[in-house]
Amino acid sequence: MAGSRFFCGYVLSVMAFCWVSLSFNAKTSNADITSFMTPVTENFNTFDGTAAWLADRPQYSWSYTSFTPGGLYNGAGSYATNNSTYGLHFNDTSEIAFGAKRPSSTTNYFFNWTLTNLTGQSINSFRVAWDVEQYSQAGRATEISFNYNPNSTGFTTFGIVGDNLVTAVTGSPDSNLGSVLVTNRLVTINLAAPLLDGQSILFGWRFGQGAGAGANAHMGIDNLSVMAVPEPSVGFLGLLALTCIAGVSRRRR
Ligand SMILES: [Ca+2]
Ligand SMILES: [Ca+2]
Repeated sequence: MAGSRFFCGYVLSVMAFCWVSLSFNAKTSNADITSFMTPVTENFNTFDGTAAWLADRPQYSWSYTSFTPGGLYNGAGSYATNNSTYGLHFNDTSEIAFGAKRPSSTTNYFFNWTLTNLTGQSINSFRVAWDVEQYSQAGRATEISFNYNPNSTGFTTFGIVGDNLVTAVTGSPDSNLGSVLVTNRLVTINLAAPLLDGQSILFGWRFGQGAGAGANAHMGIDNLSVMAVPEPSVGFLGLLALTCIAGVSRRRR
């Protein structure tokens, strides 16, 4: 009797373990960093320009609350003046960018992506890539810039190596561009303090009002990619130090 109870308990434990394992494996969220040198990505191709899409993905937050008219905006179609959040595309609803035509005001709007370090190790460096896509021109040089907030210590641009800003081209009259203007960005971030296992980091894109007068452009972000990069090894640092010493001694000759 005691033996069969033990056996049943064992079977139930194994089943529970399998269920937990399957649940874990079934997780498709891009909210976690589970290994180094493996990009975690978002291409927004399922974004339908609705708040519901964002609500389904709690790793994202977007501070601009207007989704009216929202939906998809076709940059190859007729120009519309409405300020709103949009899924931006150019005659191809399978290739979407997350964007907006933001109002003319000093308010900044932020798209934030929260990722948790589940590598089991501390992370000292990240490589982050993204595209900025412009679909229309207007009087203002709308800005999209990048910053980050490690372990709730506050948003910063500390340690970002590379250009983190794109400004829209301006033009008159307000109109859709003949093609999508894509600017690739790739930066390395050297954190001031390691992001410990289990800690989270926010990567943020600021949709800001640029210089000029009049309206902002239809502009968005696409192809986000975040990768944890191992810190340089002690051996590499030693080699670097030797190279520097060799360089100094050569210059002294
Ligand atoms: Ca896309
Ligand atoms: Ca795109």
